[in-house]
This record gives sequence, structure tokens and C-alpha cells, in this order.
Amino acid sequence: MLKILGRATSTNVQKVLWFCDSQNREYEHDNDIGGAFGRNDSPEYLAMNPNGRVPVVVDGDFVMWESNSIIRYLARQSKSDLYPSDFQARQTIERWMDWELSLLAPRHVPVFIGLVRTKPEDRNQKAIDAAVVQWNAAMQVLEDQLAENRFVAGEKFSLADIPIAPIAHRWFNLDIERIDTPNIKRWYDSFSDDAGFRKWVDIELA
Ligand SMILES: N[C@@H](CCC(=O)N[C@@H](CS)C(=O)NCC(=O)O)C(=O)O
Repeated sequence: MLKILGRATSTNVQKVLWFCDSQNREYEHDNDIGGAFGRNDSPEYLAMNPNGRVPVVVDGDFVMWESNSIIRYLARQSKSDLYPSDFQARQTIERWMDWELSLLAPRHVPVFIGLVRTKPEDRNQKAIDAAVVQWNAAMQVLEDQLAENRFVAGEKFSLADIPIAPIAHRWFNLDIERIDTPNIKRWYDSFSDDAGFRKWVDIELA
């Protein structure tokens, strides 16, 4: 059976768990790896992922890391509708997934770490405020896309929505000054009936 390793407080782990639930894919989940749990610096773990990051996913004897490439693998394996084979549809999905990893995620990290994982007395509020401006600019790009499209990569829910929604969850739940994003809100609220989203993504920030 598929094994998913890593704490579910990580947005990168949440993507894999939510995707698997959306496909009714069975898996075993070892939650107690990474963050305060540690264990991701053990020789056994580093042999699977030399970066010491979560998630790691093991399919038989095939070991994977990098969350977005993991969900693409799983989607191809199950011929999921969330990852259509048409080249242009696929490129649009991949573009937004790459955007999430290369631009959106790095912009949100200083804000999230600063506000959630740093004691108030240790916070660099100036750096957090500057990072909020950068995060806002990225969310404006998403807002514009969702003003024209029901979902991130078009009219249908796809693999592109899965990595971005966990960051939107943090966006709506952190005490920050947000730009007005009615279309992101509409899109984000559309997941409120999704059991996998509720279980893995719609959780308290930690
Ligand atoms: N690009 C990687 C990033 C993985 C990553 O940075 N994971 C973070 C959690 S979001 C991590 O392992 N942090 C160290 C820890 O949890 O101990 C991916 O998408 O899988």
C-alpha cells in the first residue's frame, strides 16, 4: 500500500493526503515526522530524501519526494480526471503548480513562520509586514485568474487547485491585512463540502 510520511500540518503533506482522498486512493500515513516530531534527520529518512523534508511517499519500492511531482505521479498512475492528458490543459495545470512552489509558497512562508511558529517577543514585525505585501501581490494574480475562471486552471477542479488551496487556507486564517479577494473566497468556499479538504486542509494553523 502507498505510504505517506510527514506531519499533516505541512501544506506539502496536505496536498498528497487531500489528493489521495479525492481519488479514494488507500494509503498508510505516518504523521509523526518533521517539525516538533523530528525523525526527518535520521539516516533512514535521509536515505529516502536527502533534503530531510516532508513529504516522502513510498509506492512499493519506489521512493518519492517533492510534493507537486508526487501528486502528478499519483494522478498519472490512476489516470485521474484531475490531470487531463491534453498537452495544453496539462501545461496550464502544471504552470499553476510550478507557480505555487516557486512563487506563492516562498512568499507566504515568512508570514506564516513569523506569526504562527515564532514567539511574539522574537518576531521581526517589519520583515513580516514586508512579506505580507509580497504575498498580497501573488494573491492578486490568483484573484485575477479566479475572476475569469471557476477553478485555478479553468472551469473544472484539477490538480492545480490542490497545492494552492492549503496556502489560501492560511491566507484567510492569519491575522494579516489582506487585499480584497472575492473570487478567491468564492473558490475557497467551494471546497467546504469536500471531505478530504475538511479533514486535511481546513485545520487549525500550527
Ligand atoms: N518543495 C518541497 C518542500 C518540502 C518542505 O519544505 N517541507 C517542509 C514542510 S512544508 C519541511 O519538511 N520542513 C521541515 C520539517 O517539517 O521538519 C515539496 O514540495 O515537497
